[in-house]
Amino acid sequence: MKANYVSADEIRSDFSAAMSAMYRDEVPAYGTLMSLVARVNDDTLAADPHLQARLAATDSLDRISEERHGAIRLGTPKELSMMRRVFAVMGMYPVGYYDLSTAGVPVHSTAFRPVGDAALKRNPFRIFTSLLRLDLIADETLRNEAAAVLASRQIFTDRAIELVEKAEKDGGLGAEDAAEFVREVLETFRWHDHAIVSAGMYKRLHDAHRLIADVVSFKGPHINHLTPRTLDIDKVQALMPEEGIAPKAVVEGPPTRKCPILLRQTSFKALEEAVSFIGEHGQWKAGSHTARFGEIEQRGIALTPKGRALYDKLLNDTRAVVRPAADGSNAAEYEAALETVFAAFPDDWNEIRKQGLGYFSYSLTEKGRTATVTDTDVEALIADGHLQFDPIVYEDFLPVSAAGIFQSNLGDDATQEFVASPNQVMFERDLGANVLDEFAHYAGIERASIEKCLGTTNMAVAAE
Ligand code: OOG
Ligand code: NI
Repeated sequence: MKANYVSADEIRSDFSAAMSAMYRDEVPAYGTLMSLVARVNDDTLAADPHLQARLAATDSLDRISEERHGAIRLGTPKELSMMRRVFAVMGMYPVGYYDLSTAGVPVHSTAFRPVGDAALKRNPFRIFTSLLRLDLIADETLRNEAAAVLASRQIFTDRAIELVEKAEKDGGLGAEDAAEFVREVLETFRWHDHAIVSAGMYKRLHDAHRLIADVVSFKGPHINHLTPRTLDIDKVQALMPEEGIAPKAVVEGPPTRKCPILLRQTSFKALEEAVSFIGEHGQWKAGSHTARFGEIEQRGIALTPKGRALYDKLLNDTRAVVRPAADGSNAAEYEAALETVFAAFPDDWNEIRKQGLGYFSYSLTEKGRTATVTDTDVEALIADGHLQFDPIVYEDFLPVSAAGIFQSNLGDDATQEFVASPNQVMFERDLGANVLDEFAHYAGIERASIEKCLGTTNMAVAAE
């Protein structure tokens, strides 16, 4: 990269800040949520100096309450492949494949996110990006009409595309171009309250699935939520009603634990907003649409395939006992079942590590840095106090949780069955690239940390 180019990390940071400002302006309830999150984070830190010190050492404390992710839903392969090129300029790459058809949502998805420690530390902003699957819509006439509407829209500005091409050709963007790029790309995520379909068409799309109406009826893929990080998700969930915002029934993901695993998330329910549909004789027809909401997340350790299989099993076992009702009527019962069933998942870092359930980053202790160590056995080095380990944070998403978030914001009566039909091959073809395998990625980070420790102590042999 040439010296006068703005780094991709910086463009991403500017973009997420611009998006946050736009969304707070568009959805005032989101601003309320942001303030609540900041307040709870401050309180949590004040009550826990140890946590405060650890975060100060590893993270940047002043950015603690900033957005960690957002989500959009795209309509066509062309939109998806162009979006991939847009995100690449900001150092965001497709990681993971999520099939939501199993959960009654006709989309499949990936997460565009920074990869690598330095980029994640600078700004971890990700966009969960879904592609509508018209192939799952039974009604052929409606399918063709929806495809025709989608084919007629252009979700990127001409200038955004020019700047992407320029960045690809030159290998970066200068300061002025980068600022313009952020402004132009933001346009794609903006809310448009004037639909590109009639009220009748909207209704038919909506009857097929609410999500189809959300994707097809508008000029672009409006950002549908943003998600700041909270240090105490249970507290924010409990306090939301006091702030006049309605939380979804339960927190998605694992229960509250001493050693947090994967990802916990919850949201406030999507708001009903006024929109105008194309009417007769050039008139607009008033109506409403429900899609946009706010979410919060709290992340824990990334699990190995073995740990993930255990998580999936325990979640299934819980849901076999109690299925969380959308109206929250059995929320306490669900939480109790979750806690009981998850007692089978070790809640001690060393136990999680020894059983091969989670990924850890290894480093030398003070003692390990100064001693002449000849051992290459990781367990022995830990036992001797030469090596220490920290959990690697999970940076991705969970399909069952994502489905829960989708459902509660599409209207809870909207559950609909689709035949499970994951199609990663089709998704990657439409994307124009392969998605990164999340497990291989975490395993690589863990391996590199071990090799670095052993290399530093002049022990050339890598641990097996
Ligand atoms: C995306 C839902 C998935 C999450 O946090 O799991 C998601 C959507 O509603 O478009 O953002
Ligand atoms: Ni989300």
